[in-house]
Amino acid sequence: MSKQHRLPAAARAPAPDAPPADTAEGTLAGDVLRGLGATPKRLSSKYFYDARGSRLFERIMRLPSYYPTRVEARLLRRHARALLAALTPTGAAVELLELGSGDGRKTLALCREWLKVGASLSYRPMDISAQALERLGQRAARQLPALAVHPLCGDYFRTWPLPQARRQQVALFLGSNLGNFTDAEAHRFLRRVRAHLRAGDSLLLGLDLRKDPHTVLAAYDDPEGVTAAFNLNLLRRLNRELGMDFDLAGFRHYASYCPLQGVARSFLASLRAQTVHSRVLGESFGFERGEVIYTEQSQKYERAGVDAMVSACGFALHAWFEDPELPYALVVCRARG
Ligand code: AVJ
Repeated sequence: MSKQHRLPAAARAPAPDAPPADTAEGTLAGDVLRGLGATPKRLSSKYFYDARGSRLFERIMRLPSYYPTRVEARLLRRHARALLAALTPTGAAVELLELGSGDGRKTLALCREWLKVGASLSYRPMDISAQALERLGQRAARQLPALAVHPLCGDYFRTWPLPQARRQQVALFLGSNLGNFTDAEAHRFLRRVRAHLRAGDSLLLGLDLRKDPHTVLAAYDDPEGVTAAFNLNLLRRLNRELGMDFDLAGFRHYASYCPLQGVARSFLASLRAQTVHSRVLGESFGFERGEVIYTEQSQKYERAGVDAMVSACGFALHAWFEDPELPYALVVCRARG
């Protein structure tokens, strides 16, 4: 059935002079149209990171309850040299590709340690945020002028640089960002990374592990309310970019953690029955009182599962560095032949 038949034309028509929105899969308009039309409603966490959302995420990373950032930084510091040896067993020159580098703070600290022990290093941070790459470039020039930095802005699978002869590629995917994917998406992602690498190249994953459920839940439900503001910011973004009329006071952040599946989930719960309209989509969405929008999942892993996952995607699990106090792992994966 064509879209026009579902609602009277008058209810869906955008302003007469507005071009129809691009609603292809993977566009904000298309993903919101389908996500809010589905049961249960859902929105992709990849849309959290507009300028305001990125700033809120930086605040999350400094929250006492949000342990992953601190634990990962501690592991990178503690094991910097062992990581270099595990990632580059032949001691070849390294092209370090960081997928979603953000401002690259943790990685620059790692580069500093690697340069100290004489590694030949070129660093290619890749991110969709030009702003973040700009800040990274400035930070690098200030703190590590000896490091060759070549930022790449855009979708990393499209901008992936061709391997240089005699340089080993080492891909970094840190921050437990893999955890935002479903299992199927994570497999697809890892296979795509593997397809860009040559046999013997490496991938370093930072992955949050299963632990006391209270600790995990607290990381996604801070008393300061920063995670709530981060989650609600998604609605603010839709108001701005899709001409929607979400009342932010009509929704509340709800976080859960299921220790059986090892997955933290975030939702926005509608505090009353309400209808929200999008000018750009020419579409209305009804909410029951208590109805939720599922906005994010953060998978917590265990070693056997990670081993099976990377092995199914063309890698071998080569080394595993785990924090003794708060379970979190740096996983060295080697691209198999
Ligand atoms: C950046 C995806 C790793 O899932 O822990 C933090 C994002 N969401 N608090 C995570 C996030 C809510 C974060 N990742």
